[in-house]
Amino acid sequence: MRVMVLGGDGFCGWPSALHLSAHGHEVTIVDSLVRRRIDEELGVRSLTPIASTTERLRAWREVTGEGIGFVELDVARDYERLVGLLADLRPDAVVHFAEQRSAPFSMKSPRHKRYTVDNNINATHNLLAAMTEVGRDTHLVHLGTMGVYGYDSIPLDLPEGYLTVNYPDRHGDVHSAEVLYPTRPGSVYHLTKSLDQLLFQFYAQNDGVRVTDLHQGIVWGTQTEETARDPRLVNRFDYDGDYGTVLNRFVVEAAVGHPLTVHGTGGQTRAFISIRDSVRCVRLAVESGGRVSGRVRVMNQMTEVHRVIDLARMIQAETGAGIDLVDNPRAEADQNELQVRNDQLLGLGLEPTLLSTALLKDAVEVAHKHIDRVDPARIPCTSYWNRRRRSVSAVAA
Ligand code: NAD
Ligand code: USQ
Repeated sequence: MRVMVLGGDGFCGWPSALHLSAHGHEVTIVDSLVRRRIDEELGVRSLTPIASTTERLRAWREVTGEGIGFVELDVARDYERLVGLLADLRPDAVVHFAEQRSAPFSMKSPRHKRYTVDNNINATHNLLAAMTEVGRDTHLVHLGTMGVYGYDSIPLDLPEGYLTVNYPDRHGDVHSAEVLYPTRPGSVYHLTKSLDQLLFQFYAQNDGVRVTDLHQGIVWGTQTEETARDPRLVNRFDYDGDYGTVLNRFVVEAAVGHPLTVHGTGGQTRAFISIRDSVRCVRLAVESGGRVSGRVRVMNQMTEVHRVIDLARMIQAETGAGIDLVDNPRAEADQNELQVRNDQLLGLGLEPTLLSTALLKDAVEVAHKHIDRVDPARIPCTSYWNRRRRSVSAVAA
């Protein structure tokens, strides 16, 4: 298949592009490289030394003989070029990773909130409008998030995107309907993913656009089979307070002897998936097409759930790291329960790579290998969005 990978220079996009290419698909990466510029703005760098896009693609050709195309383009701003590209490349599928994906970054200031909304909503809407304008039956595979469901402790296994509701009509007869699961985002970033869902629903219903929305959990790990084939193919690994995700942060913290930064009590339960499984899920989604007339196919892309404190204890047991229960900078429940259905990806053949001490050991070794690149000053999370809640409790006290 011909596949366009928007955001294909990023943490999930790069290994997905390689994985699709390794499985015989003709891949073109489209990326504005804004994420590399955000690293500069924040004064951070990936734990792993990532090569330039040109060098990465040259290495892939040398190692495999396969070519991957690259177009530098801002999907949120350059609508006309996006239309031209879709018309020229005539992709069978477009995988859409091209969004600002950090919750802490999205909550740093009004400027960061506005950037995240402008970038993410325009990127998604430009893509949908462009696909409709070009008029080919291209399948859109979007990387969404588990966070759209919110983290209330509801005694229900989270369904895949839709909830069946029963309601009495005006005569008292009970009817049943499937609705998008009520969304309850916890940051402006997660809010953009909730808004994306409505854009997908509208274009699926109005224009018959074929959309698969992958509600992905927190991704851990760094290397995949393909990125490990040459040092120039190495994937990025964020550990800083804005872009580092919890498990990858703990791994780096343990490696440099920094106490593990558990927010609050660590009772937050979240869904996780390894980067190795993430790329497989994306391929399974692309290859399976997803024709559900007028309706978005939503699949929960996660393999296991963990409490943050349990992850910290697991890493502590492996490495002897200390644990610091820091004031939670986020407005989120101290603890929650979570059970998630992921029947669809399992049905497509996903065999989950579950977290194990052996895999944790591997991750800590990667961190040790690049320990000289870690800047401990970039570890603390400096984006606070629980100030209102804090001042309310101060008044109450
Ligand atoms: P990332 O920041 O590493 O990569 C995003 C890429 O998109 C970057 O290369 C960036 O330059 C590019 N980009 C952003 N805006 C763009 C635009 N307007 N035009 C063109 N390119 C643009 O993020 P990631 O971790 O790879 O996440 C990719 C997607 O997966 C995101 O949409 C995110 O919401 C989703 N996701 C990530 C995780 C995770 O744990 N990393 C979990 C669930 C979902
Ligand atoms: N946390 C800590 N200590 C840390 C960092 C985080 O305790 O040092 C806690 C957070 O408070 C939160 C949980 O760990 O309760 C997860 O935080 P995270 O930064 O790992 O994940 P999150 O902000 O939710 O975002 C990440 C990705 C995002 C994706 C999301 C999937 O950055 O793109 O959408 O995971 S999900 O969480 O399922 O919504």
